[in-house]
Amino acid sequence: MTAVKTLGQFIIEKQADFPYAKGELSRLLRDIGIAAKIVNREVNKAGLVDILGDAGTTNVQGEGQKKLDVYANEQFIAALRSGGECCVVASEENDECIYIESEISKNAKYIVAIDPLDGSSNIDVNVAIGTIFSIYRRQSLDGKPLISDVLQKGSEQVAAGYVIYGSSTMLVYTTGKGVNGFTLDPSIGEFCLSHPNMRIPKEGKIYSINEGNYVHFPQGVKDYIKYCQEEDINSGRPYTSRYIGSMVADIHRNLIKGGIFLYPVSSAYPKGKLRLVYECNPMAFILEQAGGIAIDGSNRILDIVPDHLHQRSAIFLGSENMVNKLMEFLSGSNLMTYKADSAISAP
Ligand code: AHM
Ligand code: MG
Repeated sequence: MTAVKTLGQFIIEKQADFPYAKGELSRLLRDIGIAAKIVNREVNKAGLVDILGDAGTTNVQGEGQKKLDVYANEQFIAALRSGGECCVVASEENDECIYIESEISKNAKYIVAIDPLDGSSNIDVNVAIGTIFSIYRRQSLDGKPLISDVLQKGSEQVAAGYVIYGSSTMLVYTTGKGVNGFTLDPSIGEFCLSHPNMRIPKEGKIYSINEGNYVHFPQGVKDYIKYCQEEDINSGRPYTSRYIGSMVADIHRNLIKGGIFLYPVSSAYPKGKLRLVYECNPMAFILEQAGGIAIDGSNRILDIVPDHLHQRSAIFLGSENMVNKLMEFLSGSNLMTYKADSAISAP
């Protein structure tokens, strides 16, 4: 019988990858894992208890919040506050950064950016939703952390991950040495290593985009969609269209099966819809670490320096060959080829 490896055991083992580590990042990841289990418990009960519906407050983007968004936000912030390893939390649900000023946290090394419950419009209909998180090392040396500590480019992430609350609950994360996935075993209440060293197939046959917005897309994206739909037996087209409307779930599927996820600019969202700091950057880091590519149409997502916390970006990410093909449509003759060059070591 193969021994089960829990997330906690795995995190401790992996600490050896960072010879000078004192365990703070490990403890931070463990705290996020615990909060995810608490949120998972409530997500599972969402259809049973009177927790659905608008909480009556509006977040900084002017979008209605669901009660579970508020709950998840509180749980993750509470876990990070009491863990003592994080000095600032930047959340989709809070206009401003939350500075943790307790004695144990104020000099902590790490900053966490989080979307506590992404895809929350799917809660009411029992469709998969997720949590996305990103961890940076504080750059300023002392005093109150600076906004520049939070607005680092994505390539500075020391870790990133997501939790998918789906038919089973999984936590997938990277510390820059490959991607590993853990499935929650409800009978023992532990995330167990189920998907070691995840790699996105180089080629894929799934494209994921909200085609309802088609008329508003840039011409290059329209042309690429037509390409995906054209018949070409040699290259396996037409591709399959799959779109859940939960970024985590759409990208998780494409990571496993191979595919591309697209959220371009449109007239409704001239700068894109998804948020750079706590949605695009962590997913881009994970995809690159799994061998994929993530771009905004002309730049690598991880190279963009954010101007503000809730900044939006267009995003295209997925299998290497698919994203490079898309680039031909976006750039015409000025073809920019992005190489999946992430240096991965097996877990
Ligand atoms: P949210 O952070 O308000 O939940 O919105 C983000 C979600 C993503 O999960 C998903 O990819 C996208 O919005 C779907 O948007 P659309 O309904 O425009 O296709
Ligand atoms: Mg979100």
